[in-house]
Amino acid sequence: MKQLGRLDDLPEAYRQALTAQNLVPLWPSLRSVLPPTKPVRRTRPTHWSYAGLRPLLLQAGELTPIEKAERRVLVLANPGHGLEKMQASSSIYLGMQLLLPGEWAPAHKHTPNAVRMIVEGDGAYTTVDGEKCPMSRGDLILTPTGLWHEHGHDGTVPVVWLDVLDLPLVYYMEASYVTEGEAQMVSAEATERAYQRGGVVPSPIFARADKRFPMLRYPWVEVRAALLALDVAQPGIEAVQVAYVNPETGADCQAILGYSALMLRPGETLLLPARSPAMVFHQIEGSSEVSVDDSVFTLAEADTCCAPGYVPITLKNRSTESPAFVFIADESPLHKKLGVYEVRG
Ligand code: 1HN
Repeated sequence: MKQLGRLDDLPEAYRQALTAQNLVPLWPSLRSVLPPTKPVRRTRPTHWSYAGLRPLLLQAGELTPIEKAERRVLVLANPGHGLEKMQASSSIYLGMQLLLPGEWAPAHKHTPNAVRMIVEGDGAYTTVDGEKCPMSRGDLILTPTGLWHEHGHDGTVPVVWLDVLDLPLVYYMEASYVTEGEAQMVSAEATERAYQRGGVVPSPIFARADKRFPMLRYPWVEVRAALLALDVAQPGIEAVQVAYVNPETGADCQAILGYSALMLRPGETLLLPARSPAMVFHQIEGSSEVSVDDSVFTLAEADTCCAPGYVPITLKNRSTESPAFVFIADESPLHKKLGVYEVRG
């Protein structure tokens, strides 16, 4: 590839004349914005240990009352982006949130989309768009763009969940803002009753649901059962994986980030080809080994890690006796919609 002219090849007076008119020569920077073959990726393979962060999160519960935090979260920040950017990847934000018994995180709605993957505890709930969604370990609860949501806790033990948002992208778009509100009236309990079984959806005569986000809670008991059943039904399948979709359309449940659950069979090693979107792995049950470039992470239960795009990834179940269950978030809906999605090799 041809060497291009550098900035300091240009006379100082010329550079100053450009700057004075808010002009920049492209050629000294062309190779850095368009590198050959592979993009520049700030996203570094990074591992966050739950055993490591949990005491610090509980300590935040002592140090900062919920009224002073609104959302009591430790952000899982990727050092490749700079910790202050609060990004796991270019488009993914991750945080571990703590809600203590009796606490209340007030209602708001915002433009970024969020999901919650429940990590531990019982008795808390999120009310989304008037629907009260109980939180149990492994459940996925959507709080999509523009929908009111608030968190409450009637139980007796701390509840922790993983928040995944497309905040970095929406913020970069200069489209991220919040609206504060009053406590919602609960209009429905446990949304998932309406969409309880795959293949059938509620069908009031001549009027199908017109909600953009008809299903807000995906209980882990159902997802886990679906994975086990898939393995039995298709023992030869390459990856025992299910996607969280909109049950009315079959499309990804949110527009920007994609969510799925994967079961690694006992002793299984799964090779994921290099794909353009960055990925996040969160261990729901069991233990896995995740290899990305030169990094090898051991994911214990409730651990989380991320990988940049354009690298192959190897996932291995560390047990030869029992399955391992992994929650996956990635940027593939975004890449596909924008036409930049790639699979290599
Ligand atoms: C948010 O609304 C929540 O509602 C959690 O629990 C984390 C991080 C950034 C922006 C909004 C929540 C968030 C957030």
